[in-house]
Amino acid sequence: MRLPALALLCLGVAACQDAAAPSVEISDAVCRPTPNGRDLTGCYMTLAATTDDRLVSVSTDAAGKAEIHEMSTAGGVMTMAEMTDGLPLPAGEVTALQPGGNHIMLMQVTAPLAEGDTVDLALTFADAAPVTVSARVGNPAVN
Ligand SMILES: [Cu+2]
Repeated sequence: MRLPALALLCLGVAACQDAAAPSVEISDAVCRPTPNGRDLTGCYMTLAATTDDRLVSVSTDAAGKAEIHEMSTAGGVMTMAEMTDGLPLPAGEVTALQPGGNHIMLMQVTAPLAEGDTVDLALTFADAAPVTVSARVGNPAVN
């Protein structure tokens, strides 16, 4: 379980004690290598916001387009759709973007992404200051 560990970590960090300041902590950012001949891939991470917030957009130099996708299952078929209102981040909770669930989709990837590369993802939030994370390229850890 990742949640209790994060909560404990928070106790030692000064920024966490300032509960009034909106901020979002990102961890475990990873993008899958692009499949051969394809120019799209998924990125995953965990996000923890100090106040109710929303991830509203993602951009990166590594791709022409980055969208926040929601997975849903209808009639046994998994489909994904852009979350046009962004991804809700409830205060004090860990929100996971993970394989089989919601994710960040990179499209029109400019150069193939291989294991060991890194991708800078610029995340914009409704309230918190923007954060740029360096995502490793590789296979996401299975929870
Ligand atoms: Cu997608």
